[in-house]
Amino acid sequence: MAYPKPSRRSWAEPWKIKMVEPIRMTTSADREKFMVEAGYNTFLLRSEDVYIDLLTDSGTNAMSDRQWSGLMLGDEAYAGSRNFYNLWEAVTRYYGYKYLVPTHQGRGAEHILSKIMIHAGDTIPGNMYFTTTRLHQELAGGTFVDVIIDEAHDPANAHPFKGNVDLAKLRHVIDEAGPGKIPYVSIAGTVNMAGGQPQSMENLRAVRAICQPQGIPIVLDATRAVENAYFIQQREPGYQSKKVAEILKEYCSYTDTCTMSAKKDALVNIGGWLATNEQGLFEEARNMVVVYEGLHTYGGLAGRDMEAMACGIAESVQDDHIRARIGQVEYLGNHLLDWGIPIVQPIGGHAVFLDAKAFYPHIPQSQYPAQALACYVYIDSGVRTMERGAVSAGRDPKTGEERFPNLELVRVTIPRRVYTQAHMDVVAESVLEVFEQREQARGLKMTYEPKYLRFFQARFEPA
Ligand code: P71
Repeated sequence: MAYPKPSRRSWAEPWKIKMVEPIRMTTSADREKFMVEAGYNTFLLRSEDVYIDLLTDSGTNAMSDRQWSGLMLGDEAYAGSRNFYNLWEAVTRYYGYKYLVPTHQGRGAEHILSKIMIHAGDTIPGNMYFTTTRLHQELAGGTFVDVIIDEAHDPANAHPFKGNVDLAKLRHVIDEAGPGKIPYVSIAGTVNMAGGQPQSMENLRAVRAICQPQGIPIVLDATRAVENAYFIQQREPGYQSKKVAEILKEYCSYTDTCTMSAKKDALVNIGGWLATNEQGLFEEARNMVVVYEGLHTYGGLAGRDMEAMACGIAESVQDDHIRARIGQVEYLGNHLLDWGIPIVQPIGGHAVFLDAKAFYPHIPQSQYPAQALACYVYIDSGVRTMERGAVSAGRDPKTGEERFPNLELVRVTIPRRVYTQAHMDVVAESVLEVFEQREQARGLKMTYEPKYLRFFQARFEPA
């Protein structure tokens, strides 16, 4: 047989499909109409009008048969549910924190943490903002200051750890504000808004060395920390023979507290938590959760949700799982790179980010090129993506001016265990088509702007 021998051995997903959910194809004429009705905002589309939904990897994951069985083991007691203790055990075993307060999702934990730890006039340094995280910091009277390395703001820079903190910037912020005005340093791994970019272990250790002597705690946004651990395994000297689970635990050990949106790494459709090693914070959080979320042994979740999360955490740290998960994102990203399409490099953990400024140099940022690009991709193929640029960045709460970030991106986000390689091919071809039509593209103007997290509900029309 004269088949050429492949240059490498392929990998395949470490699962097979047991149940399928049909998806609907639409015509481009349909989609143009849907886009107008949705005010040129992909958040306002109906899911049934979407063919391949790459809006987010949040809560859109496919659960395993074990997780679904876990749903049947829900102990729906108001207080002291068995599933709460299973979840607590899983968080302690895999993330290492001593105490757990469940919340309905990540922002529930951010809300409680910010209310407890931040006082008016405080400064919170962090490795790039996240929308909900920063908003809760601001609502509590704090000001977020970005101390990520400069490379993170340059989409073409191939630094392997673009999530790293610039230690000189961090020291400067601490000196300026005074350690007493810094309730904690806010660390995320991977960094969503930078393009799903990881932080190295060495960098987190260095941040720890700066903070600890001054009594400044580190709060980790652990939403995609398993993906961060995988990148450390792949890229950081000394970690190649360690398991992702081991790396995750070491990474968390340099932090005091974490907030978590379990809708990402932990492979569930809803859930989150606040976990900490600090007994005082735990007691306050456990008390406050009853005001905003629910009793401290369910935090706004059903018992079955906590069981699915406990099981999802254990699955999420398996090397086979995470290699295939990030491998699929890399497959899509490499396709686009081969065709010369401008994306954020290196390819991120949860998504491929299209560089809208490079697509559309003729559209000024005040006409939201990334928002427009997300619309063109949807109209072309029914693939739904998300703007991560000026619309997401919103306005400065002090001046009311719009913020125009360096990164004007469209996030093509891959849910875990949901789509196949063939779906990725369709997505890549659609992005190529839109790239080839780039010169005809037009910008947008905002016709409706909500006060908080405007990107969710803003409406637009062609400029
Ligand atoms: C994502 C989301 C969901 C989302 C949130 C806001 C705007 C658009 C989409 C949520 C995160 C996250 C990080 C790093 C905290 C949250 C909030 N991401 N930290 O990427 O990525 O968690 O959604 O469970 O409340 O699509 P929550």
